[in-house]
Amino acid sequence: MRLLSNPLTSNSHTLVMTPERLGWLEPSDPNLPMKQLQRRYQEQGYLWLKGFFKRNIVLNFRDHFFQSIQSRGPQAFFEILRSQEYQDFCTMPRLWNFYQAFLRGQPYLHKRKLIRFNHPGEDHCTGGHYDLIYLRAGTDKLYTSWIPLGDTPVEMGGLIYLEHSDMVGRQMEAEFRVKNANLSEEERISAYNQNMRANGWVSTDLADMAERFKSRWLVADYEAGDMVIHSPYMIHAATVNNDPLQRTRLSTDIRFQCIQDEIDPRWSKNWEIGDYL
Ligand SMILES: O=C(O)CCC(=O)C(=O)O
Repeated sequence: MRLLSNPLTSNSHTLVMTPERLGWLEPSDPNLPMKQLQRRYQEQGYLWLKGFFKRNIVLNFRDHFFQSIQSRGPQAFFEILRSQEYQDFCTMPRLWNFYQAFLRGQPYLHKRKLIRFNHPGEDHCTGGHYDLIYLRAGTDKLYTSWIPLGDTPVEMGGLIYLEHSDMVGRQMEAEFRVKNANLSEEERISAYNQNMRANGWVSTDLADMAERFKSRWLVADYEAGDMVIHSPYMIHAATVNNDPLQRTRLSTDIRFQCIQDEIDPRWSKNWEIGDYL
């Protein structure tokens, strides 16, 4: 546990740094028995698996990303998203076998996979949300893997979670289901319908959210090799990158489920700008 020297900000809002509103994510040892990991996931709404991957595998992918962008420019970004290297990274046996055991069934990886980067000094970042808002046309037995592609101490703006918010997300979604009931099917599943807020986010004011739900934002010093899994109802967000070493925050977020559960067909295509999901 360490003290943070500067306030954390997110989309121009400053987080409240008291122990009632800010805490640390609980790490889990990936070598714990699977039953124990499943139980922790149920209790917390997330699992932060420390050192899940070999560090050099993640760092090599980070190098490959930046070398490609440096040599071929922004178009390389979309090429990487569609590349075999990225697909292999997201389906490597370590990850696939873990999900097979965790789900107790055959895993399915959604084709729509995201790579995100945040440069130091940018003022915008991911607002508070839960994932099911964007994936309403399939099962809610969904598991997001957020993988930092490089060391990501708190100052670099990694993913943060609203403690015990799986229940809050479930309640919100139940309310949205009632409000959305009279909409057309297409609108009902949309994160952007008339009942939703901008971008499908719950809010960009994270300080206000922590106060409203009487909860704490949980932050973490992620290292290359870590992976967090979160439930589709767990509320999460990011803070801006204020890295004193001026590193870019790079991460990928990908989603798994059991192959026999209902699949949201909108996620069966590669991510594209403006795909409205
Ligand atoms: O990396 C981010 O900023 C957001 C990631 C996210 O929302 C997710 O993993 O579901």
